[in-house]
Amino acid sequence: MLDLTGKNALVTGIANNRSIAWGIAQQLHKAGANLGITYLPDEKGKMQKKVADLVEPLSPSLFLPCNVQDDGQVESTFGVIADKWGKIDILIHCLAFAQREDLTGAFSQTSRSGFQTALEVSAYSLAQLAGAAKPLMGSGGSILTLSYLGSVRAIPNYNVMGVAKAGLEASVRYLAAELGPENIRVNAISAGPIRTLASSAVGGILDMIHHVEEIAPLRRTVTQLEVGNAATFLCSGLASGITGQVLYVDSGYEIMGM
Ligand code: 0WE
Repeated sequence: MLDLTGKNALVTGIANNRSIAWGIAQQLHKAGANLGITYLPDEKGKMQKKVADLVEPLSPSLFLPCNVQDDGQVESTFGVIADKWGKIDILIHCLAFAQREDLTGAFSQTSRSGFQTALEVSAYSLAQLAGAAKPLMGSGGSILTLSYLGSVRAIPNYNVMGVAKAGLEASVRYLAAELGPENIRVNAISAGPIRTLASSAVGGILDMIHHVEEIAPLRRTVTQLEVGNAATFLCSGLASGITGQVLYVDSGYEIMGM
């Protein structure tokens, strides 16, 4: 049941070899899935080259630019999927962005445009991609996104991203309710803090990691590959009865009170 051969899986959000999306892509590949990879294009094509070199060993059958702030790029991504694959079985959403100045200091100082950007890229994009994938998931499918504890707790400096993740988790429930009748499941993994490109850009991430190492039941942080294993499970037939859920992959940190 944890055999994804014959399944087409689109993975978004790989930036480098520390990306959680990279851990997920590796485990989906190991389970036999046929991969499509999207990357965030930049002017110089640096990201395209970097991600292409990284994913080459997974021999993706699709490799496409996709900036979710551009409806045209999302349209052409799913146009190519329709042409080349005909159907999509698995959609992995690992996208988030907030302006740097909104991830520090007073939440009440968040600008209207900063709030909009964070919610657009980090939350709206799930509904956007799910809507585009829906007509190509005729035989059912699985959609997975990544969240963080800052959606339900006030984590210092996470600020507008916490609001975006709360919106993302609510979106998981509304999408699960909408798409369930088509046998499309929608879930989130709430991962513990991991050193990635995004988290390393945040001051104090190492202190947060050390805190988890002291408090979490497993006394350690989780790895990208552990998140990848849970993601592969949720996207497989083994999780056929699970939808609308947020699964904590965080060494148990979330259960602790003291
Ligand atoms: O969701 C995230 C990261 C989100 C993120 C990070 C950045 C840094 C660079 C979104 N946008 C940006 N924009 C940038 O310019 N995490 C769960 C990792 C993370 O980010 C934090 C954390 C943790 C943990 C921010 C503040 C406090 C804790």
